[in-house]
Amino acid sequence: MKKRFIKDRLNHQCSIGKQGKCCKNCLLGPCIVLNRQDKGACGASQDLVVSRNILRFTAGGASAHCGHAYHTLKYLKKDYPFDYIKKKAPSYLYNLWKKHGFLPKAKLEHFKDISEALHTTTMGTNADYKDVIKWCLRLGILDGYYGLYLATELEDQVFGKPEVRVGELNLGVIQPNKINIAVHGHEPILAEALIKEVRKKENLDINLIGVCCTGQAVLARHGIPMAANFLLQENVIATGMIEAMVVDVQCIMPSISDLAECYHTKIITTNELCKMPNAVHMPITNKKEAEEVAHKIISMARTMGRHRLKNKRIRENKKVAVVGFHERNLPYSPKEIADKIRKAQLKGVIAVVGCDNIRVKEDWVKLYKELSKDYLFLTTGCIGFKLANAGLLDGKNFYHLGSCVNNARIAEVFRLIAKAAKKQIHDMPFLISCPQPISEKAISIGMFFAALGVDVHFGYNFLLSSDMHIAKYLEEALKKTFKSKVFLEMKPKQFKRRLQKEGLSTIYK
Ligand code: MSK
Repeated sequence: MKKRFIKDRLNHQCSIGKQGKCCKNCLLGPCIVLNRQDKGACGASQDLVVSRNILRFTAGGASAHCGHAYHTLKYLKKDYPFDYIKKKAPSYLYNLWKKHGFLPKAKLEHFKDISEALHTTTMGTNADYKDVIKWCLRLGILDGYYGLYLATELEDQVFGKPEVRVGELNLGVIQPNKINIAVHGHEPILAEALIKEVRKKENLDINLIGVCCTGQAVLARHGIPMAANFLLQENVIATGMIEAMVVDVQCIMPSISDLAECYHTKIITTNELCKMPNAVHMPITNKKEAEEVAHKIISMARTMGRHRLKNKRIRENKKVAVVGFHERNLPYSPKEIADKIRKAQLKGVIAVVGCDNIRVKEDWVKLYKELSKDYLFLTTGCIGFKLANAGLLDGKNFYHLGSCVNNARIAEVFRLIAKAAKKQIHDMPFLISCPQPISEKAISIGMFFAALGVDVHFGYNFLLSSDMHIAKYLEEALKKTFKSKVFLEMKPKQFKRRLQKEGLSTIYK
């Protein structure tokens, strides 16, 4: 029954929208621009329609990451740091971005830039697709610093830096003889308060588990076992052993509130932005509220535990993975990595990031495993969970750097290695590989790395197919300004062939 339910949902994909060739920015449409010569009712070209769709996607992603940092600042009662991008970015890049008009105009203007990006894509505003593409890069930079960097830095300051440890993961971490509480989403504020509660000796009957990026964050910082990535969140509830699923923001499937109705599970929403039918809404805005809500959740979960059906069992085994790396605790220093690259002992660094998209059937994990003989691998997000499940996160060739916002750690690793090599980032053999994107956030993260001068691979069409004129334009524009490339390669074999033939530093430059 559940399988059919999911299959039916997957059948609802629009093949035209998938390529970005549908404009629904006004009510003269929606208009389809299947061919290059097609125009929308207002005269918008295919290039304009596709570029506007990409920008709206990027704006969605940037708003999520910048919102994450903003919520954390508000929670901590802190102000935005002054001149943040200037402080964090390499100076040559800061000057380049400034020269080409990619920086927010003033303090706090980054949210205005996201809003202006939406404005520029409304019907009858910007008709220059080249300028629309420029906006994508601008929002990528905002996402990188006012989202990824700031959220990571604040959380590290308050909740501590991760530590290298062996973590447990998979549905097997759910304990049949305990009250199971899952924390799910991206902003681990309440999850941190729950950890403190759960570690009190009167709460030894509680088993706290993580899902999605909140799960990655608490796994890396505290060793809280991780039950599932985005793709498996429904399976967590379907075990029938979850008393409460506590969600914050982003990547929380609306389906879970329906699914929870079939079990005894209580869904608890904890952020003003995220409400769900049939859920208990307990928003938190400060530390005191977080502590009180954490306390209430535990007693609510215990009550729900009385309704759990008897004799439930978990069939899946636990997996283990080495987690908890960050930019300063990799086994090799930036200088050692730079030297290995210079001496050709290492062909480069590949960061595998992003989601785990069920529509992608190709076996990227197998390819990464093969390539790890020659390349050092970093990973974050849901795809990191997939690599862990395949047994690759042994702390030798693959290094797990946390959640989606922790892509800031990858940017830092790249910056530090390039600095140690006395080169600019675009001179180094670095690659971002996002084989299975789902969320808009994967696209804005990609735009950020492209603006840093790192090549970005997507393994799934993101409103763009490689034969389109706009894809070629994006390629050229990036090459000219940032010496980087965003490219699509859906076939692992083809990807490997290109990599082996020419290597990272030359093929994609
Ligand atoms: S949770 S953005 S499905 S990685 Fe960060 Fe996973 Fe992608 Fe959400």
